Parts: sequence; C-alpha cells; structure tokens
Amino acid sequence: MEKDPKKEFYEKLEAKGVSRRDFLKYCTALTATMGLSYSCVGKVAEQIEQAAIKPRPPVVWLHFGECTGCSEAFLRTPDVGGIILETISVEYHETIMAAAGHQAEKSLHDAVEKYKGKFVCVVEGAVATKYNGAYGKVADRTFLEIANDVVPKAAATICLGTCACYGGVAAAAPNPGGYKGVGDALGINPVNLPGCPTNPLNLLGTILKYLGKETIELDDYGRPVFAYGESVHDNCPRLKHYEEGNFVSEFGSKEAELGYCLYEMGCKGPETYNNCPTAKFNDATSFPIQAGHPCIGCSEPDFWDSMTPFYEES
Ligand code: FSX
Ligand code: SF4
Ligand code: F3S
Repeated sequence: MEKDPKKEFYEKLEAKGVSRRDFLKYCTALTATMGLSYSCVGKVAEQIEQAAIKPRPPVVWLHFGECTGCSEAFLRTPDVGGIILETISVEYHETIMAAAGHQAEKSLHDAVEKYKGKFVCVVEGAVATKYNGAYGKVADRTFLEIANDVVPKAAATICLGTCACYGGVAAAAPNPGGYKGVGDALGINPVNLPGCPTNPLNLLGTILKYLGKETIELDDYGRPVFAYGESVHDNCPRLKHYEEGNFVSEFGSKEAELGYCLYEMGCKGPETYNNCPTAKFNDATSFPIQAGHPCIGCSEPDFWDSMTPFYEES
C-alpha cells in the first residue's frame, strides 16, 4: 500500500524531534514574519506540507568569504532548520556534506550540470575581486571563478548573510582583497537576505514565496520587504522607554535590568531594517536587544564600517 505523503512528512519531522504542535508554533512565527495575519497560519502550514510533498527544488549552496554563521544559525535551530531541509533538496553544501577533496569537487560539478537552469543557488560569503580574486580560493579555484561558473546556471540566487549581500566583514576597511557582495561582484540582482547571521525564518519565508511563485517585493538593497520593510526600532519592545527618555548608560546597570532603551549605549535599531523583534532567534526565543545588547546594525550594507564603534555613546 502506498504511504500517505503528508503522514510521511510529519513522521520525518517527528524523527527530527519536531512534533506537530512545534510545527504549528513555527508556522505561527513564520506567518508573522511573512507579514500575514494570524488567520493565514493554516495556509502557511499547508504550503509547507505541499512543498515537502512535491519534488523539492534542488539547491546548490556555496561558501565564500564568511564565518558560516548563517548556516550555523539554521542548523542549530533544529526545528526551523529541520523544516527548511524538508522543503529543499540540498545537492551541495560544504558544511554538511560527507564528501571531501576531489569527491566534493565532482559533486559540485555534477549537481550544477544535472540541474542546470533549475537549481536555486544559495550563497554565503563575499567574493574577492582584486588581483583576479586571489584573496579567496577553494580547491585552487578563486571564489570569483566559482561564482562566475555556478551562479549564471541557477534559476534563482539567494544571498544569505550580509557578507554575500554586501561584502560584510571581509569587505571591511581597508578591504585589501577587494571583497564585494555577490550582486556587485557579478553585476546581478540576487535576492538579498542580510543579517550577521540571517534569521532562518527569513530564509524559510523566502523559499515558500519562491515555491508558491509569489512575487517577492524587494527594497533598494535587494531585501524582501516582508522581512526588512520596518526598522528594528519600529517594533522594539523598549520603544516606550525611548519615547519617555529612559536610557541605559552601561552594561549590567540597574537601568538595563529594568529594560530601558539602549540608544545611549550606541543602539543602531533606528537605522537598521530587519524583523528581529518579531521573528526573534533560537526558535523564536530572543534577539540582541531583548538580551540586553544594543543592535549593531548587522543587516545594513557596510555595517562594519558605518555602524562602528559599536559601543560608543550615540
Ligand atoms: Fe557573514 Fe554569514 Fe556574518 Fe557569518 O554566511 S553575515 S560573517 S554570520 O556567516 O556571512
Ligand atoms: Fe530603539 Fe534601540 Fe531603544 Fe529599541 S533599544 S527603542 S531599537 S534605540
Ligand atoms: Fe542584527 Fe540588530 Fe537584529 S544587530 S540581529 S539587526 S537586532
């Protein structure tokens, strides 16, 4: 007897430690992240079930100049990460694949040829452009060569993390290697999901919109408006204190315990566009400001240069 694919999907999630109740909890968080009303939770859950049942889109995942924090962010949130891995078919990913050396190179080549024009390319990390890309190599090929070879063969490209989007830490001054984001380095317009790291819910929301063939509205920096349309400050739980002038001036102070505003500690929430206060991290547990740390503007282009020093008074 043929197995019920929906049942099979839930069994697979269960095996990853994600109960049906957990799944619905993440669908609720995702619905809010995607800017939809609460009444759409059922529809979002159904979209994910359908995505997992249908042939999943092949994904080639590249790593260039970065810290892999963006992959870690979803691999270490097993619930959201587990759901993501059920909606896509990862054909190549250096951090999680078993292959190494020549075998790994072959699997990249084979995946790109087999799924030419059909795969989604997820890129983590910036591309070195000076000196023919000499400042960044994998398997004796520069990041620039690999990007020029693989990215044009993809059906769509998603830049994951501020490094892939705009250069990030590798492009911080004086940037000797001429690191750039993928869009700038290749002269293309990818979907940019910045953050250092990117919130895994924003990746999942983007994948679902892509699979549902929905138009993804982007802002001037290539970021989906559903996730990056409002500033951190707009939705900050400490906003009332900002308006009333209750500021924290040092870490560990009495004011910090009271949850006062972190603006005077250098918080960049007013200039930073991201949905951290509503989506949150670690399976929707917390985000920097909730944990008492000022926002450092990690989803903005050039934040390592333009938002520093992170701790000086504003
Ligand atoms: Fe950069 Fe992401 Fe910061 Fe790290 O992929 S955005 S350094 S969290 O890993 O690229
Ligand atoms: Fe705005 Fe930062 Fe204060 Fe929150 S903590 S209200 S984001 S300045
Ligand atoms: Fe980054 Fe600020 Fe959110 S530092 S994680 S954009 S609160």
